[in-house]
Amino acid sequence: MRTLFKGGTVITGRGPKRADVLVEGEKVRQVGRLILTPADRTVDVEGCLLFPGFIDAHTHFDLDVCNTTTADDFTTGSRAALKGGTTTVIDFACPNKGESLQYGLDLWHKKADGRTFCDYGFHMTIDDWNESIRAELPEMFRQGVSSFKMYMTYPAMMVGDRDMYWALKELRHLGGICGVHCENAGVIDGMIAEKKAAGLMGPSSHPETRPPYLEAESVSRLLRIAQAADCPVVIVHLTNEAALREVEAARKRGQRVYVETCPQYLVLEDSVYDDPDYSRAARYVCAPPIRKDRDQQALWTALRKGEIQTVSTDHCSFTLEQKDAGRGDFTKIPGGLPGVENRGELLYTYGVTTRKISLATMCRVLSENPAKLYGMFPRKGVLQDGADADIVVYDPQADHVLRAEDMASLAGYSPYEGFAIRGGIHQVWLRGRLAVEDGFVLAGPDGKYIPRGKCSL
Ligand code: DUC
Ligand code: ZN
Repeated sequence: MRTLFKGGTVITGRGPKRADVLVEGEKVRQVGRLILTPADRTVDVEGCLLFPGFIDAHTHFDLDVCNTTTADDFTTGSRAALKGGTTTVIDFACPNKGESLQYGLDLWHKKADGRTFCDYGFHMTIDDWNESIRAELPEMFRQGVSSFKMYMTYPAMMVGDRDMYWALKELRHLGGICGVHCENAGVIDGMIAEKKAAGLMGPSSHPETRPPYLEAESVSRLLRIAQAADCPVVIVHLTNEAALREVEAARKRGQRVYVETCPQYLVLEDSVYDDPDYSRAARYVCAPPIRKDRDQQALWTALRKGEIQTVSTDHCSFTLEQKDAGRGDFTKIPGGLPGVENRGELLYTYGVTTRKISLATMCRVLSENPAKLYGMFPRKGVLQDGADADIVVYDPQADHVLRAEDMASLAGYSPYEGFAIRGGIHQVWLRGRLAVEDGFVLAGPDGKYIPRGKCSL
């Protein structure tokens, strides 16, 4: 089956170009001006932008946290992802301390295989460090897991500085890459105890106990540990200017540091926590928290300058009923925001049309860079001969407003309620098949597991 996309503008990491795209079966066969090869069907994409399918390298589907399970599992989460132009997600397999990595990976395959609407891969969480975990790492690579995650907060998952150092040394030796959640667990605990003692247990205490400078401290400490281990690292969900300055300093020392941020840190402000209505404020509780306008602007500037390489969502959805668990104690609010279906449209609207970033940057941070960073390039992340035919057809004329009732996520609310969107996602093609049209997911689940190789960014 040959499909010809005619008359559109193809977006690459280097910029836009007028080109037709010929797809054969699941693959892109040709990208060029006025392709004349006969096709079984022609799709008129005149006036539309064609992006390589977006990659969301930070999702949490079907995750148990805070004595509850995320509202979205792989079926509903990946359906939402696909609707928003995300054709590949990388979710975090998360064995508990004491369980093997293989157990965690098998469990995540059970959660995802046969139930996922978009293609998918897994990062592996390292929340324990001992000889048997070390010995399992080569097998993870053999099974297509080339990226890992460590936490500097959350007692159930965090590893200390020594173990972080040893794990990074081993990953360097194996050619792996590790994302790290950077927050200072100890001082945060101290600040939470002070809020408790003062009886200040509402959601507005959440950002006050996780200030940006403590995230920056943790970034700085991680980067010194990475320096000692001589290992590249990814700072996941970086939120603020002070943390960016730590990254800048490490890069000046010659370290390889990659940075991810998320849409919530680019378009929301910390005043969301000031709402006296508990459920309106609690819905924004996530870690690290939403920051101030000045941090937002620093993140946009860093994206424009190429200092931030990827934008993923950290989609970790809970319903408002689940968020209710923290009434009277903000530390019990399950942390995380939905948003897997909104990333492309938010970046286009609040980044591209406001000229904060170019179309090329949007393509790099949503598609090309995550594909390279996480070992999927050039199968994913680019529209060129031989790549998977994952295509987002973006119609710049299809303006609309984001509404919770239109979301596919089961969170039941949207952090972006009422946000005006410029243009919109008209179609999403997954490996040569029309998967989404004008907001309707047409078929599935038929997402494939994508075994990944080493970083090429
Ligand atoms: N932060 C959240 O808010 N939720 C999921 C995990 C994380 O790091
Ligand atoms: Zn996360």
